[in-house]
Amino acid sequence: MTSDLTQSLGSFVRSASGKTTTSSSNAEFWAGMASQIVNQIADSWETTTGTYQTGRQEHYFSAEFLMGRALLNNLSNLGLLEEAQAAVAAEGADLADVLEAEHDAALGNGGLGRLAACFLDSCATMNLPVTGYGILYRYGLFKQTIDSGFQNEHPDPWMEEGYPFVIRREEEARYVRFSDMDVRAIPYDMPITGYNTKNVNTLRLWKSEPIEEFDYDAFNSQRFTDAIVEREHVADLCRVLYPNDTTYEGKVLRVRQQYFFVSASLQTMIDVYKREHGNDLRDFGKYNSVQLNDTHPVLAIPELMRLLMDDNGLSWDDAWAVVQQTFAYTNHTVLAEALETWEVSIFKKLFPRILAIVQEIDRRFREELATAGWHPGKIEYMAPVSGGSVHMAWIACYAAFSINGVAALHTEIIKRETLHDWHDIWPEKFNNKTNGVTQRRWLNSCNIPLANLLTEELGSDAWVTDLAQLEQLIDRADDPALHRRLIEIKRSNKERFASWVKGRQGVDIPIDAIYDVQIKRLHEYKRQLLNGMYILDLYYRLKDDPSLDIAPRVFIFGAKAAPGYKRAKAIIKLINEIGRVVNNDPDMAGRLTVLWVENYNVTPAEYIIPAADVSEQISTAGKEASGTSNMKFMMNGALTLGTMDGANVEIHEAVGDDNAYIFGAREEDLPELRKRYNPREAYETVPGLKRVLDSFVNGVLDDGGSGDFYDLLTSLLDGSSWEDADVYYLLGDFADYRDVRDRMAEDYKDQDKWAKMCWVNIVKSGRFSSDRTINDYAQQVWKIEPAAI
Ligand code: GL4
Repeated sequence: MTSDLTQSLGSFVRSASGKTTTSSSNAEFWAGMASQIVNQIADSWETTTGTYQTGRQEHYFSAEFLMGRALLNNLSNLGLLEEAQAAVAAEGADLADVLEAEHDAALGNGGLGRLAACFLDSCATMNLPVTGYGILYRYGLFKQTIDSGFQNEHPDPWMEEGYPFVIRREEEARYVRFSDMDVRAIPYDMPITGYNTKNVNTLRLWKSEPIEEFDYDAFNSQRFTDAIVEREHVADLCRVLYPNDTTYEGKVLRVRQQYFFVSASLQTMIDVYKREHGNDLRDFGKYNSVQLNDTHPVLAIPELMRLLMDDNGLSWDDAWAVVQQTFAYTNHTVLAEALETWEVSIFKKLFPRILAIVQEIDRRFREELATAGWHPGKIEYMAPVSGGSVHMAWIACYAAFSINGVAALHTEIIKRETLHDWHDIWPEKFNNKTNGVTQRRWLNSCNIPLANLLTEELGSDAWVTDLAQLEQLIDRADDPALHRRLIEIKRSNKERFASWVKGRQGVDIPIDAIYDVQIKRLHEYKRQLLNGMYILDLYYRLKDDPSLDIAPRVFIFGAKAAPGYKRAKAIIKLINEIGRVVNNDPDMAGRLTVLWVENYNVTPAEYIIPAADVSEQISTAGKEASGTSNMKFMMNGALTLGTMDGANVEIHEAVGDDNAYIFGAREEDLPELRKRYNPREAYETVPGLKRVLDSFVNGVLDDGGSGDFYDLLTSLLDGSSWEDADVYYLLGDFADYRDVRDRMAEDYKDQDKWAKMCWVNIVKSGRFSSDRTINDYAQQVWKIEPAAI
């Protein structure tokens, strides 16, 4: 390949910095190279968009896209990595440093938003006509600092210094009306390159702006400042991503955000449809379908009704037929606190016309079910509007032609419980789509030594676009020479991670130790607290018997807690307190280390996961819909220590009992177990447990006088009533967790045995590629075909 990059990099950098390349910073090099990439793909991008618009398309509506960094991903997809290295070097800089200068685009909370990002990568790589639609938040998920063990939150103005990977499309602006304000929606398009393909897909992120740049009357009067403030109200709409994962908050601004982005997106889709296929919108669903990523974009359902009827003259029945052909709904959680409902009064205030449509959907729903003879109690429960609230999930279930869960167990649970009334009536709507992750980012780019080994073993890099190919390598599992190489690779990744942590947080961690990792949002159901309790117990056991022969351990945590989730923040402090005790005890030096990785995000995950030996997936069975870090760990050769929950069930099935560490109560047994469950009895009788829990309040661990640790202890032992003591069953699972985790650490000492298990996990990870997931959606739900340009 001719070195285009080398020839023009200098000019792009100078344009970005207004300085010589010698004086330009890494961030300015990054900006220059980012523009250079956009320049390179511009033609293909336009062609791809045009090609997709002529045929059937899928539209992925999501309030969150957790994209992380873009430059390395794009270079790798376009096959420009080596060239970029040379180009940067020729200008006297270093590509690694340039890549490090990029901020994460953290426009998501956790798994749900990161899943959307992996899906976009797979769609582009597979040349599928899929476009993402979301919101250009000015502030992404807050930045976390840990100060004296407590979480603090700071704003993340991620694109304040410029971000060449989004292009403002002024000419494609749309208007969105609320009762109290009219807003201009301006799309910012992000190119989504695929691996080794010319196709460039699009993520369209909407930004809100005032309709009139200047209200001259107001500006020319005493109302000058009022006019400025008013303008700012409109911009407020896209100001911030709500930092809640799996919980719902009835904030007016949030419902505004939702309506804003779905309305603008649907308007664009309708305009494209008319241009390509004429003005008869009754065939809209033939050319378009929309995947609703959880209930956040469900307002698209009444909004499409409105657009079809009010703006395009369709009858209710014709419009409803289109809607039923168009929408598919993914449920991402069974937690009741996540089910979005909005007070009718909010709808009335913001958009009375949408409320009227929702009420008519409700009326027809009730009529349809009554005619079919369903029980009035059931109808009342399922109705889109009831008890003064609009139920977004019920609207979705009624309108959508497809309802899916995100792992086999999760889909069974929504059929049996969360959405069982809907399953009774429309079983044919339900299907499972087990999540997946992109091996391009989560293996090929973040773990280059392992990627090289796999390519060498397979004789090609075909696994990069077809991960199931790795399964051919299963018979290599017993080769001791291969084990040595795997162990060396893991060790080099630990060194890399340790030096990154040293540079970032100034702490030293041992290299030759088991890296045991739990990284995910902080939530009680994910049971980071159970992990902490084990560490404290192990600490006491080592204090009792210093001669215990255990493999050295580094316990790694990364997690953000929603700022308003008090108990989650208490757990962060508690784990950091355990860290303080353990890390400052000279007896533990080199034996036990606790590390909290601050500001956990996509980029930290790319350093942590390749270095991990143990993947902690320890949620209460039935609560984690899928999990996706479990899959990333697996493909990087970490072994799962987990409950039979979410996709762990399928990981266990893929690798077999010998290659995963499963513990804890099963989902199907928990109801019975809970009937007889008394956490106080566990506290008194399970050896070591009392000592651990007493430490919360006896002065060993210090909550800074807040009383938070007392609250944690009470939540475990007593709850607010006997029924909700230890709802997440930590004390019930503690003994089994400890046994299995101890056994796992023991097994680690046999490095050949361990390496073999890692290999099995890696080569069996094919079904957890998002390429597999997307292929299933494309064929079974979206009915779309690849369209290579
Ligand atoms: C989540 C689930 O909690 C998580 O298990 C799942 O992997 C993810 C993607 O399907 O969706 N649901 C919500 S809400 N946030 C998530 O991360």
